[in-house]
Amino acid sequence: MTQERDSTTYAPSAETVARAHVTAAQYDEMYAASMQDPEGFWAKQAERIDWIKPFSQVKDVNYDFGNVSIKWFADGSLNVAANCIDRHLATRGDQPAIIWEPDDPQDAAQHITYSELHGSVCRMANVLQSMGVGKGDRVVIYLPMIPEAAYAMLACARIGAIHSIVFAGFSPDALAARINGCDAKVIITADEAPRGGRKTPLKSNADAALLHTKDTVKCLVVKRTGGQTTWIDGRDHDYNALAAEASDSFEPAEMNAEDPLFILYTSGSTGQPKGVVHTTGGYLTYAAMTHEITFDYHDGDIYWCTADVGWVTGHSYIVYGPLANGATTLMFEGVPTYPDAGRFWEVCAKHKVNQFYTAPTAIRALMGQGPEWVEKHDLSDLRTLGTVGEPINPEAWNWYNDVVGKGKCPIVDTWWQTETGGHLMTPLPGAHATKPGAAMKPFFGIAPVVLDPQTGVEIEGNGVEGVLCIKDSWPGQMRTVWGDHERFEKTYFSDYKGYYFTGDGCRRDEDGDYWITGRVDDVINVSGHRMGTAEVESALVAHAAVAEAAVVGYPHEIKGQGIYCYVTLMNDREPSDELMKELRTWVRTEIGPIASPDVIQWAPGLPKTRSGKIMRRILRKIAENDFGSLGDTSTLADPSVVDDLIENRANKG
Ligand code: 6R9
Repeated sequence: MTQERDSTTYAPSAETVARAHVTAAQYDEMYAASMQDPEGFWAKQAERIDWIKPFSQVKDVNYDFGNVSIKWFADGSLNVAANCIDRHLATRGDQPAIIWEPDDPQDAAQHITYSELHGSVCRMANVLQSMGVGKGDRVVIYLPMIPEAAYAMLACARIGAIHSIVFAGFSPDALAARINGCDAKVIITADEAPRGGRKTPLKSNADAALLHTKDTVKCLVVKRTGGQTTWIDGRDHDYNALAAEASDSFEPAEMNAEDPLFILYTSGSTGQPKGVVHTTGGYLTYAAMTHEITFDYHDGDIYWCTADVGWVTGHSYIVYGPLANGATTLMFEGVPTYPDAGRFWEVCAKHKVNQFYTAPTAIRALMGQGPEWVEKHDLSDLRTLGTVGEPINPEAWNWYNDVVGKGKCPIVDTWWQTETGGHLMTPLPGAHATKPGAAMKPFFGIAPVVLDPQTGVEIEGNGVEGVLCIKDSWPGQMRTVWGDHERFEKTYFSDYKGYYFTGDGCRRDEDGDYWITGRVDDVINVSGHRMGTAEVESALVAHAAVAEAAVVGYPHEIKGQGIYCYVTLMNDREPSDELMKELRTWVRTEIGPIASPDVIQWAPGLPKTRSGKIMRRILRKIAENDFGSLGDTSTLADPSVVDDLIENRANKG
């Protein structure tokens, strides 16, 4: 992968500027206003949302470690589903809300209008209510990328229940941990999830997970393929049968702005994934605003985000942001390379997509297949291209710009996190120039600061690098870790007091533009999926043959980062290819296929300090094949282990 920086600047075309919601001058003016008077600024932006009871307070935030508390629009009330559906019915009842494109291109796409969406969401809400789900209850959603996933999210929002989506690629163990973590009443799943021509047995994964949860958890099963499933009467409920009988009206619950809307588990640098909690009013305001402004979305546009609803990008930019704006949002069940490497572009042409939002890993994979797959399809409707999830290398950026965008579509490289609810830094089409790989500018209301990692002091001026923190709150910010507010404060507010710590490093270049340099903690980014190295390590050591394991990221051509595992075996176990295979399968079963180790290296010993701390810096360098800059190894308890690791570095070359 090309890592060198490319500072070529691409100015937006006159056409882009003319159409844009926000021009350069407007950006400067609005940004200044958002800094000078955040309350006034956000009170105005919150008018995007229909409130049942208007708020009188805008912002109530304390970033002081020990007393961290974040509230926006705290005395207002609203319903998210009513905002995403009901308020559009009078003007766009017959407009497609969702275009669903199935895995197999031979199967028909579905166009689901706003009024059909209303009916389906109400039916799902009635079914959930009949299963005992009420305000504040938790519902786990474990579904393929099918319209029912959106119905389920919005049905929860309509009831006032809190959803927690678990990506369908997670294993039964990971699913059980998430059901138990939030004490869910119901899990919604499907018989099978077709993806790339293969099927994942979701219901049987759910069956396996439910062996490790309370007996009272009920299971609602959506029929997708009609594949065979085992059925436990009383516990399992047939969605299709129940929905057919259910009423298509359901009164939306009045929710406080600070009531939780959803929990979404994400990886951190230590231990178990944490349940990120987003609330109702601020989150929706922020998702709606960023969706409109970042993508320069206009009424009538067809918008496609290729993420899965199992990730935050799917929450904010497939469902909540677009639907709050009355958009037509495309939902894709498949993968970029099935049945061939032209699928993304075929779908863009077929549905006349105007805004297209994907991940660098997909761009890199498709770039490798050659431009002819793109050129076959008519992409003349494309206007904005977006990327998210990881830093994009200049080579992939240039290919996206030239081959996909034909040099006419601004690329919005959106930097943000599960925790932030929406984009925090991105160029805006029509307002900003772009540079290959730069997140460029803060969004309105966002005050990024670059801190010295050691002293925590703000580094002023341009041409500087350090850790990235945010000075003040914004409405889309997470409010707490589910059930563990202390962990929330410790993770984000303890290292650099008075700031939100992002966990990312960043550079502010000579022009004052921002570049994200990657995580500064033990989180790695594999194909845009966040993974705690500690999670993979604890999966490995749970295997009887493993005494100790250390996991680091290393540069990977397509995935951005790959998973490199150093494994020390129990005394009585010998390394073998079979055992290596077994450990790979083991990790896939413990966490899921996305955590599958790319490299396993047998390590008779791990480099440790005399106090027993593993020196990951050294392990990272060895994995990167960069032996020249191992730094000081004299503090190691046994420096000779490093020689062994270098000597036997796996996957030599
Ligand atoms: C939305 C999402 C967050 C982490 C984040 C950073 C990396 C995301 C990026 C990016 C460089 C971008 N990241 N977008 N790095 N440029 N445009 O991805 O959320 O899964 O929580 O990951 O991803 O390291 O801290 P999440």
